Amino acid sequence: MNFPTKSRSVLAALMLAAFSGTGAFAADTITVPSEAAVPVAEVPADAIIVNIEKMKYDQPELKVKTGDTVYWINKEVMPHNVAFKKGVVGDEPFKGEMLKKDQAYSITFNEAGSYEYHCTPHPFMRATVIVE
Ligand SMILES: [Cu+2]
Repeated sequence: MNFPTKSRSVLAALMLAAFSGTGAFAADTITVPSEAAVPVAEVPADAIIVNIEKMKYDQPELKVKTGDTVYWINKEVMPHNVAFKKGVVGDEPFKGEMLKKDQAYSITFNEAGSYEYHCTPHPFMRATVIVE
């Protein structure tokens, strides 16, 4: 996999976020509506959800459609996040905000593909979003 155009836009987005201190992450492959974790009450009723509990993502292989937004909800006291290794959503690795209990984090997938993710402090926690 090689996507030089995307890598530039990912880098540009990261730099923009770093300099502005506000803007949500934006790249060709994914869009992050909010960099900060949000309360579970803000998750839409019809959302596509991956619950995190007992040191696991409850959907090891989640299939969604291009443009869908996936919400991760941490159900336990142990903090968890969603992170992508270098090369998955762009040339740079991506690390989502840590979620406390009953906090959520969402990612919109803009391109078809297979996106393996993990939890930064618990690298054995892994799952995949397949975007069709
Ligand atoms: Cu974790």
